[in-house]
Amino acid sequence: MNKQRIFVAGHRGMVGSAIVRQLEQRADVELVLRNRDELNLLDGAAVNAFFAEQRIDQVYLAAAKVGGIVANNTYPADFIYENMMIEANIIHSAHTHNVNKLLFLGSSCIYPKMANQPMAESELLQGTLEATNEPYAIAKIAGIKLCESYNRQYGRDYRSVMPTNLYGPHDNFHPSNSHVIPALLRRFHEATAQNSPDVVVWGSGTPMREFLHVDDMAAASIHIMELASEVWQENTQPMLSHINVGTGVDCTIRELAQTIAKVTGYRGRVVFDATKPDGTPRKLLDVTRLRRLGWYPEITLEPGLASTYQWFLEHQQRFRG
Ligand code: GFB
Repeated sequence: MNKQRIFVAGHRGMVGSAIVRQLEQRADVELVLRNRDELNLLDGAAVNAFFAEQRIDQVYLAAAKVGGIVANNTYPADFIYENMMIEANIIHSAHTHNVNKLLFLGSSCIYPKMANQPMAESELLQGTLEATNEPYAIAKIAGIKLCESYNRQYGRDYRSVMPTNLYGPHDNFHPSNSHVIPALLRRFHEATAQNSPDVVVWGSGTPMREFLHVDDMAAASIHIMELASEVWQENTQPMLSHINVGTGVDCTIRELAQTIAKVTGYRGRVVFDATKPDGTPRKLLDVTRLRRLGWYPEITLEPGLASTYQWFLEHQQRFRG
């Protein structure tokens, strides 16, 4: 059997590792993986040499510098520089070495702060971005435009998926730099263990977010990558080649905190810290295009949070200190 050699960039991360878990099950796939010491994705010459040596058939571009609202606000230079370099190096080298299939993973923060809800793919570049993560969003928009440009100029088949807020195993559970779900799972867990009378949740509790389990995201990514070119092209346009990946359902941060309290067994008070940013008031994705292409999520929020909490409990020693 002629196996497809698939490079998953970022295979140690939350999304990359979920894609690897699914592709590993396939007899027709040979995975090509490199850790940070073996291949520095910020180094264009090294990335080019890697593609020159390896005969790669497909690339999943899941490598990125990511973080929550405060991390984005604190390290804007790292977020824009690292993401732009990783994308430019991989996409350009893939093209140079004749890789025709590539899937780029973006983020729902590419859409304007006040975009119409739910946000259709056509909302891209229709307004001002959310200030806290603008540098990251600009880098992710550049990734979409890189894919579109290589498609237009060279006839490549590079596709982009825009996930909503993701969570699941291998997330970053850092107390301040992480996203809301891992941050709160850990904080509520510690408050329960220490019998604290209250636990702090950032912002006003009113922002709304849509959450997708990373195993669903990995399944959606593979589904999109494997659609026949004619089917994909019928559903996209040359200048609008990205697709939203979400559940179509959102909740307030207050509701999320209540569900996390339930999952972690926390019975104390929840207090909101208004000195911390809320970010975008709402970012629900319009998933019409995804549904038309035959993909639906399988993991709903509460069971997804419960299994992620279980994973955290089994691995929490690595987050200490
Ligand atoms: O997950 P989060 O940082 O992502 O924050 P964003 C979501 C909401 O949860 C915000 C609130 O309104 C936060 O104020 N929140 C409450 C908390 N408690 C906490 C907490 O302890 N930690 C965190 N992190 N939030 C990110 C972008 O924005 O979305 C990234 O910064 C990325 O670029 C990601 O695109 C998907 O949805 O606000």
